[in-house]
Amino acid sequence: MATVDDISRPSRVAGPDEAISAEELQLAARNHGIPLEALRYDVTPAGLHYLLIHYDIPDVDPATHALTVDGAVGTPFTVDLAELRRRPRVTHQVTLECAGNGRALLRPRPVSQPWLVEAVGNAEWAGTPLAPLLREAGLAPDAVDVVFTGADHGFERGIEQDYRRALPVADALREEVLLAYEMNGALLLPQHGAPLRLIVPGWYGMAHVKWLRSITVLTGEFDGYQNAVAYRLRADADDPGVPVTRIEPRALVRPPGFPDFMSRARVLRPGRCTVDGRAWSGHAPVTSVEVTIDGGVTWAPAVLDEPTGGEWAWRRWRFEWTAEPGRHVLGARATDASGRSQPVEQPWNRGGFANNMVQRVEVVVPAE
Ligand SMILES: Nc1nc2c(c(=O)[nH]1)N[C@H]1C(S)=C(S)[C@@H](COP(=O)(O)O)O[C@H]1N2
Ligand SMILES: [Mo]
Repeated sequence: MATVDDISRPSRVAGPDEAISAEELQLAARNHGIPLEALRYDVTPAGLHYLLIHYDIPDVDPATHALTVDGAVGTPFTVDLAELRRRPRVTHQVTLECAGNGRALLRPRPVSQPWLVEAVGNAEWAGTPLAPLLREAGLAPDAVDVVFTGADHGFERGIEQDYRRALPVADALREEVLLAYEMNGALLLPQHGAPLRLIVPGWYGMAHVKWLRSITVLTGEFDGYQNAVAYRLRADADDPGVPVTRIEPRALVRPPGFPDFMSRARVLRPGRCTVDGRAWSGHAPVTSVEVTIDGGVTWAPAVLDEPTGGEWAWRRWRFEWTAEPGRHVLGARATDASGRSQPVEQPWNRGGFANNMVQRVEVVVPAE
C-alpha cells in the first residue's frame, strides 16, 4: 500500500558532497529569484520579483472570494473584495525577502528550496490596513495570536494542511500591516496571492500570507505547522529553537560588467566604474554599507542614496571603484540602526534560515 510517507520528505541536511538534486531543482524552477541585474529598479517589476509557493497556486475566483474574521472576537464577520476596496486605501513600498534566502550556500546544505541570494524584491503594495478591521471585530482582551489562512493546500513533512501562519496580536495590530489587493498599481497576479494577501512590513516572507481567506483570533499560542515546526532557528533537529520573524540586514551588489553564460562570473573593463546595489533590514533603518573587493578581507565605505521608498523599502548604495586587471571578489555589508550587521562566516541553522552572510560576486578584469 502506498502511503504519504512514501512521497512526503522529512527535513534533512545534505551530505558533505551531496549535489543539488532534481527535486531541489524542481522547486527552484517553480520558485524563481530576482535576476540580480533587476536590482537597478527602485520598484521591482512584478514579473522580476522573486516567488515562493509551498504548494500550488490555488484556483480562487475574485468575484466570489471573501475574507472571514472569526475566533476570539466580539463580532465575527465576512467581507468581500468590493467592501475591502471601499475601506481606506494605503500604499507601502515593502522589501520582501524569503527567510530561506542564502540556504543553498550553507555547508552542510539544509535540503529545501535552494536559494542563493536572490529571494528578494521591492514592490508597491496597496490595500487596506488590517488593524481597524480587527478592532471593529472586537478583539477579546485575552487574545494572543492572529492566524492567517490561505486558500492553498498541501502536504509538508507528512502533515496535510492549508498554508497558515500566525502573528502575535501586537504585531498584527501594527498600523503598517496591510490586506493588499494590488501590487505595483495593478491587481495582484495569481502567483503573488490574488485576489488578497497579507503584507507585514519588516518580516520575512513566510508571514505575508497569500490567497488570504480567513483570519482567526486565538486566546492561546498558535501551534500550527508553519509556526511551531517550520520557520524556527534550530541548532539541530531536537532544538525547539526560536521563531523566525524580522528580516536581518543584507546588502546585495548589482553585478557589474557583463556575465559569462555558464559560470555567471562577471567580466569588467579596467578603469573607473560605479558599483551599486541595494540594502535593507527589517529591524531598523540601514545606517551604513561597506564594500569589499577582496572577498571580505578589507572594507571601504559606500555612499547610501537618500531613501526613495519609505521606511520599509530597500535603499540604493553606490561605490566608486577603479577596477584593476585581475580577479576580484566583490561583496557588500549592511549595518542597521539596531547595530545588526552581516557576517562573513555563515550563520548556520538546521532549516537554513536568515543566512545573511556577505555575498561573493566573482569579477574578472582583463588586461587591456
Ligand atoms: N498562502 C501562502 N502564502 C504564502 C506562501 C505560501 O506558500 N502560501 N509562501 C510564503 C513565503 S515562504 C514567502 S517567502 C512569500 C513569497 O511571496 P511572493 O511569492 O509574493 O514573493 O509568500 C509567503 N506567503
Ligand atoms: Mo519564504
